[in-house]
This record gives sequence, C-alpha cells and structure tokens, in this order.
Amino acid sequence: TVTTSFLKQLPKVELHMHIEGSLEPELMFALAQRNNITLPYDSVDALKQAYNFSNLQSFLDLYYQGANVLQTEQDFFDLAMAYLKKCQQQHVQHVEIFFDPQTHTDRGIPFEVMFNGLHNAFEQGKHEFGISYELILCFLRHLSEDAALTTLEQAKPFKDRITGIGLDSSEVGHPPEKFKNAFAAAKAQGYRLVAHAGEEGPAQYIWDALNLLNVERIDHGVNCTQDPELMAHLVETKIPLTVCPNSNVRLKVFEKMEQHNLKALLERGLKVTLNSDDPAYFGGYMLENYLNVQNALDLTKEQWWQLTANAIDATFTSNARKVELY
Ligand code: ES4
Ligand code: ZN
Repeated sequence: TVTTSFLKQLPKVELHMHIEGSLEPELMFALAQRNNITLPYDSVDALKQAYNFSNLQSFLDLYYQGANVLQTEQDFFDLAMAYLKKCQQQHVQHVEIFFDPQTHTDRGIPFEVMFNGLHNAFEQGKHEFGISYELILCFLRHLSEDAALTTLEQAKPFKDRITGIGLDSSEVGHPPEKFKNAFAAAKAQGYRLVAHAGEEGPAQYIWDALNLLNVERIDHGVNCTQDPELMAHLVETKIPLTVCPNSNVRLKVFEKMEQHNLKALLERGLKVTLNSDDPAYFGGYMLENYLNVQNALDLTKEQWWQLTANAIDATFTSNARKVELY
C-alpha cells in the first residue's frame, strides 16, 4: 500500500517549474516592502483570496503582476533559494527550471540582474543541498517571434549556463508555428528544446510542437487524448510529458483531480512525469501534488516508481548524474 511516508521519502525529480511561479505571497509582500512597491492587496490573506482561477489567462494576469516585485539580483536569489529549501524538505534531488526573461526585461530589469540572481542560488543549492539543476529559458508566446529572437540574442553571453529553450504563457491563439524560426535558431545554437502544448490548446499544437519546433519533451500535453494517433505516436517515440496535476485542477483543465487523466496516460504507456508548475499559486510543491494525486487516483507503488524513472530518463542531465539519481 502507498502511504504518505512512502510518498514523502521517494526521491523526486522536477522537470516543469516556473521560478516566477514559486513566489509565495509572504515573500511577495516582503519584496514589495523592500522595494517600496505598493501591491493592489491589503494583506497576504487578501492576495491568497484572489488565487481563485477560472482558466490559464486569469492565472497569468496575477502571475505577471506578482513578478513586478522582483527588482534586484538579491530578489531573484531569495526567490530561488526559497524554492530550493522546499526541494530539500521534499527530497527533490534534481530540478529543471523555467524562467521568463521577457517578464523582467520588458519592465526594465536587465537580463543579467535576473540571471545572476537565479544562477547564484542554484549553484549554492547544488553545493549546499546536493540538488542538481538545469535552467530552461522560456519565450512568452503571447509576444512576437521577433521579441523571442531578441531574447535569444540577450541570452548569448549566458549560453553556457542555459540548457534549454521552452515556450509558455497564453496558449490558445499562439500556436507553435508562430515560433518556428526562433526554435530553429535556438537549436542551431545547441539548446535542448521543450514547449508547453496541449494544456488548454488542441492536440494539433502537440503535433506542431513536435514537428515544427522539434521539441524533445512536451510540457503538459494532457489534451493528447483528443487524438488516438497522437497517443500512439507519443508511446512509440517515448516523448516525455511533464504533467502538472494541481495546476490542471486549479486552472480548470480538469474539474476535479478524480477526473485527471494522469493514471490513464501512464497505463497507456506514455512517458508521464509529475511536476508542480507554479507551486505558490496552485496549492503546493512536488509532495502536495503527489498526495493529491494519490488521494484521487490511488496509484500503485510500481506506478510511483514508474513516474520517478520516467522523470530521471527525461532529464537533460549527464548520464553520470542519471546513474546517481537511479
Ligand atoms: C504557466 Cl500553468 C502555465 N501555463 C503556461 N504558461 C505558464 N507560465 C507560467 N505558468
Ligand atoms: Zn508550465
């Protein structure tokens, strides 16, 4: 039987986590005060009350607003260090982290201020906690492809410390096709590629992320069930899906966790992994996702080991580190 203590002590690997989405309300208020910024909420509780989303866009509006308190290198460092402490508590041993430069550069924060703060924190986390990491720069898909190419250019001096390129933000109406050239340029520069697809968007966006952007992993991908041929293709090619159950329920992709298709996808043979997405906004980190999934879907021990093995296999880390994680 799968107990809470079994889930707590399982070694964990996180492959889908937006660092800006780990900004807890308490830290948001503390940084607002430190930077003399007035938030449009009277208290931490009032802010938490607003975390009642109806879809992806209603969340993104608050997520971008929250990120405004991040101003200095120290702010980005503190944000990432708070996340790493959670990882340490929850036996998360390897993380692959999304960051959104455009959210910061578009309001006048230099790329290097954001990047150095994050990178210093993850280096410290590696040395102090033994948590290995990879960083994945995401283009915001509601902005233009030219803007994405400008961001790719700004990233050049930091290229050796950035493993991959991803694609996030408002999905519907911003298909993968829009970023064909930016992803081709990123691939030519040696980046690993991923993209959010099939979260709110259709199965066709998953096909297009694979065929037009040449991504190696699909972030979310839960709408693949709309297309049996796509399901068969994902099984055959072993393309990993980074699934985020609490996120999907909070953003009303599934009405209740009991209706989530994670277990069905796993049993169909897809390379499913389990992740937290935006833990400060969606009710918790890796462990809280594990516990909610177990409550609603009652996975077997073997299925929990399968999710863990899938995540290790799907990492962008070295083979030597994969062996350590196993
Ligand atoms: C996101 Cl849940 C989700 N979907 C798409 N883009 C995002 N950025 C941060 N969280
Ligand atoms: Zn995401």
